[in-house]
Amino acid sequence: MRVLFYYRGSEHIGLESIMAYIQSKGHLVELIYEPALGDNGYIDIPALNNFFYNDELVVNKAIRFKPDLICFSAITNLYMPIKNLARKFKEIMPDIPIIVGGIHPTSLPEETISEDCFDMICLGEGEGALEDLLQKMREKRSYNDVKNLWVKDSTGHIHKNAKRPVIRPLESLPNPDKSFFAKYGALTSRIMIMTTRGCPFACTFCVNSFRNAAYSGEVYLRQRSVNNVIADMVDIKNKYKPKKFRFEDDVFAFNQKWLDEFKVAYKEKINLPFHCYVTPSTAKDSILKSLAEAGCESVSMGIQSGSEHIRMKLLHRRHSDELIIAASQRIKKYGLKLQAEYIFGFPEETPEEMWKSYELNDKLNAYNTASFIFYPYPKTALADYSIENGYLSKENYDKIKDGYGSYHTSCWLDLPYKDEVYKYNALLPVWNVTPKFLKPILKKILKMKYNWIHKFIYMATVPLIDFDEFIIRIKEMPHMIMQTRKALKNDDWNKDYKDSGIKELESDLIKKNITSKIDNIENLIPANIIAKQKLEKELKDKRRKEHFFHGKIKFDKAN
Ligand code: B12
Ligand code: SF4
Repeated sequence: MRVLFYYRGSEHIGLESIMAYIQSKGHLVELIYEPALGDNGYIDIPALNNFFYNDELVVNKAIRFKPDLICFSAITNLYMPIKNLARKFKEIMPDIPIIVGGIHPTSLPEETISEDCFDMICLGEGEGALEDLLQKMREKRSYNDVKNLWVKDSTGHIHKNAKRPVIRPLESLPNPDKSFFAKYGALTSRIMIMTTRGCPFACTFCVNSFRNAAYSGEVYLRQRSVNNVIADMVDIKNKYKPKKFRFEDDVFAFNQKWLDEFKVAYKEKINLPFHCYVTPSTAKDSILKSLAEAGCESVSMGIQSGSEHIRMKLLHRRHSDELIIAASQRIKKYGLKLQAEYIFGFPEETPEEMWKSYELNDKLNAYNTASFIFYPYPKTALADYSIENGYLSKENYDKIKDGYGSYHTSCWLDLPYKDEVYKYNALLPVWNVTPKFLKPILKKILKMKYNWIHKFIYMATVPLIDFDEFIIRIKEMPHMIMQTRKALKNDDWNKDYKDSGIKELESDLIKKNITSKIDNIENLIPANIIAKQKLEKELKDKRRKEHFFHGKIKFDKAN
């Protein structure tokens, strides 16, 4: 089958994985990518998107490819442009089924499938679902029952199929295929890679708060083996000659044993500087030491709020001030640059608490800071809390569900201190690098009524959020623009492609790995042992549930 993907704004590791997987099943894949220069969350000037290329180039390429299936991936902030393009494709190619996957349809399946332009949505991981769908399409069989998919049939009825278990082990998948994004110039000299799926934590503002809950019967968090990761990186290093790597894992270094093995192999076979994410609780001495030995040069660490009360009770992040300060000192001790991340504009947060973020940051010696405005991503525990406690109106939530705004630009909650949110968010990156003797001036600006000065400082200091990344992007942008134009005009897919139609619907690697063998063994084990095992499993599940999802927020305002 001929499968066309569309993405915008950055390379997409999930799509790279899906594209590699379905190619291994004999399908022909093509990608249309746009850099989204005009609507990337920081700026909103859509005309810029059409400056170097336009919708016509995109649509024409799609028509020329003659797809059997069109695939979109959507995070919430990209949903609007993706929906608009899907509508255009539907108008021009009404008979070609369109599927959308990613965290947005996974969070809001009812809303997404109700759009006429989408025939199917994928909830959760897409590799196995897409394989089954394409196999059924190639055999001209009904695909209404594919697990992980919601499928709209010709009568308009929606088949809401059950979810499949998570893919385990991750090594059963081929390495993500970066070549499609590479030909559009979307890879920078700091190439992204992931070794895990999922996160060991469940902060209430994060999608992991509902994803962990949705998969509470199994462990969502998985990590690729060191050998598998290193082989992938060697291949990337040879093909794309990166100067650095960026581990995009939610939390990269949480497993000491894995890290000990990794640091030796990485040093020997890759030996390039890298960046990764840690948390105040995982940034232990031994972990940081191993990271430094492997070649890590910088880490991002989410602080999120300077108020311990907000952190612990509202965000479910069990980090005391002492723990955070000690972690930052250790990071420095091992010679790693710290990027500290903060969010302003939580429900219940007062200006005094926002100021606490500045005070805490002063104790961290951060190389740079990134600050964001709280964006209530659909279905997260804190979005639910905001609705239940009157902070998020139905009208604004509807806008969020359509992907309006971003966590760089807009505060969607009805807060008494909205202007403070914008001010504190705007000035933190510059506050972090301002010498002590100049800070009183900045503090005065902070106390001023919100005005153009704050907006100007924010715009002018955006590069400070991640200066190294900013420089890389600016330097590499002309190349990316040229490459995008070229790739949109070039039809370099295999013109001799013929679908070999391999018949193996029930056979693939993923399924072999997830099939449970317990059923056969159970008959041989005495009933009392089975009962004991069942009890232990229930207890384990309960403990896991408590660890991965801390339940509803109980915030005591008085404390
Ligand atoms: C790596 C990453 C990035 C990287 C790379 C982007 C990428 N998506 O690969 C960078 C740094 C560029 C990035 C940027 C942004 N990101 Co980001 N990012 C992540 C992160 C940490 C991992 C994503 C990932 O690769 N996961 C692993 C893969 C395997 O999972 P997946 O992407 O979900 O894909 C699977 C399924 O969803 C499904 N699927 C996905 N698409 C499709 C399509 C079809 C057709 C099918 C069938 C299935 C399918 O199958 C995939 C494989 O199994 C997630 C957090 C997380 N843990 O998910 C945040 C996350 C996706 N990012 C987020 C955001 C907000 C952004 C930004 C908007 C932030 C900003 N700077 O303004 C930008 C947007 C840039 C862009 N155009 O994509 C949010 C999205 C929240 C939401 N509800 O929409 C997340 C969830 C972080 C969070 N905790 O809130 N991000
Ligand atoms: S540590 Fe918290 S915020 Fe970061 S990815 Fe995990 S759950 Fe989300």
